[in-house]
Amino acid sequence: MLSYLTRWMSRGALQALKKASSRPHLVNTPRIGNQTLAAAPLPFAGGSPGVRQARALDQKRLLQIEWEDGTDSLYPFTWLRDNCQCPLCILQSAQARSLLFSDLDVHTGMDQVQLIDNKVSVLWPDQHSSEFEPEWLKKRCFSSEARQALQEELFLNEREYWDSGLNIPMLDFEEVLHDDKAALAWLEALRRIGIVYLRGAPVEQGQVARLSQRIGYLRLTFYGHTWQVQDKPVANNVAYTSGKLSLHTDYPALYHPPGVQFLHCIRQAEQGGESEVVDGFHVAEQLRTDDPEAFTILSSLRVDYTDTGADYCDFSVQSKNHIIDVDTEGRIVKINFNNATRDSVLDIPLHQVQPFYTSLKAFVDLLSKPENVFTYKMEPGDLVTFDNWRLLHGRKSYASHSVQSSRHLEGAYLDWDEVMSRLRILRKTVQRDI
Ligand code: OGA
Ligand code: NM2
Ligand code: ZN
Ligand code: ZN
Repeated sequence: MLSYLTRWMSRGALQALKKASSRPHLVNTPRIGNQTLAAAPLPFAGGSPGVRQARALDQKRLLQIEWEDGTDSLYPFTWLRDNCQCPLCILQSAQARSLLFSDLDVHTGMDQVQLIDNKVSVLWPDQHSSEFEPEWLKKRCFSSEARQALQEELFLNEREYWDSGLNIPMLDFEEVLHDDKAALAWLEALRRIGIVYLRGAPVEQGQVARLSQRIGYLRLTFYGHTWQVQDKPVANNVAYTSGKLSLHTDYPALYHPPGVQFLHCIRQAEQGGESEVVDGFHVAEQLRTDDPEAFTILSSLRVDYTDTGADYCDFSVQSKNHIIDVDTEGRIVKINFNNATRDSVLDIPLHQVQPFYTSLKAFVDLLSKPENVFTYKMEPGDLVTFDNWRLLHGRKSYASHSVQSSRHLEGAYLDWDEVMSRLRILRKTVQRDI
């Protein structure tokens, strides 16, 4: 059965993927709130930046580098001494600092600075000497533009928001497993858009584990290394029934919910079982604009979550999470919402209870607006990968027969640290191979 989705997705997929993997340009990117930050161009594009002059500003304990393009950068003496790259200060085989903090003079002066072969050579008062490569220094310039550019390169925090009109990025499962360029395109789109659809996986268990090995390892939880989403007789989770799952993130009952989720369709229901996804960051920004009071309540009140039962082993999990998690700068970093595991214990003062419900209602109403929801139906061999910190997902109820003949998805979790690690390595390998 070739569903509307399959046809629709094939049309938009290539384009979406191109858009997703093209950097550093942002194409057609909605910039909402302060989530999507403009990419500051890197101060230099490849090659070795020339140093015109290096001089110590002894009063301020700063080293000033004047670059050949006329710009300059400032580096504190203490930071330079702390980051000496010599074999005494760095364990080369681990690329880690062996210099002890207790051996660092955090008020150090500088005896001498010289330019030798376009390298900055420093002699310290204890006669230790350091040499710094211009490229290394330029990358670490303390200007806000340079810091922003380097942070974006390291963490890829720019997101492309979407709604019901999403062109879902789509790739071939085996290609992602065997081709580094495809794997990089996958992870870059997963980070930037938040969801990537893979097709052509074998229709048998074990594929989410295979895919996780492409990254490193999967995240074990009380539901096991991987888990089977099926209508089970004595379900220990609402997901293991044939009922509707309203829009949720997985596992907010953990203080550190899984960053990434894989769902592989092994068998689909004939009736029902369609999937829904929403860009939670996009909708949270809509809430911030439309109903700032509700946004403040959901990003400041911590809600209790609970999950008890037995699966991989017995468990009694409790957490307190903001439904909308923001960082110290107010940027949205994580959505924590699963109505099924939200605890009846609600640890907030009496007078805040009704405002909390009113705010959550405003958020859920926005999430469920048809303009925000992208709907699809998985077919056997499809494997969806998505950002569980950003997206909310749900499924329609389905007609269930016997466990043997009915709908079956296999799922697994990963964390963003491991995914980003693989992404950075793939960038290096793919760049080298060009
Ligand atoms: C889940 C879930 C989606 C589906 O198991 O948490 O969201 O389509 N499942 O069954
Ligand atoms: N499952 C699918 O938060 C949750 O309970 C999400 C987790 C059972 C592993 C469901
Ligand atoms: Zn040193
Ligand atoms: Zn789920």
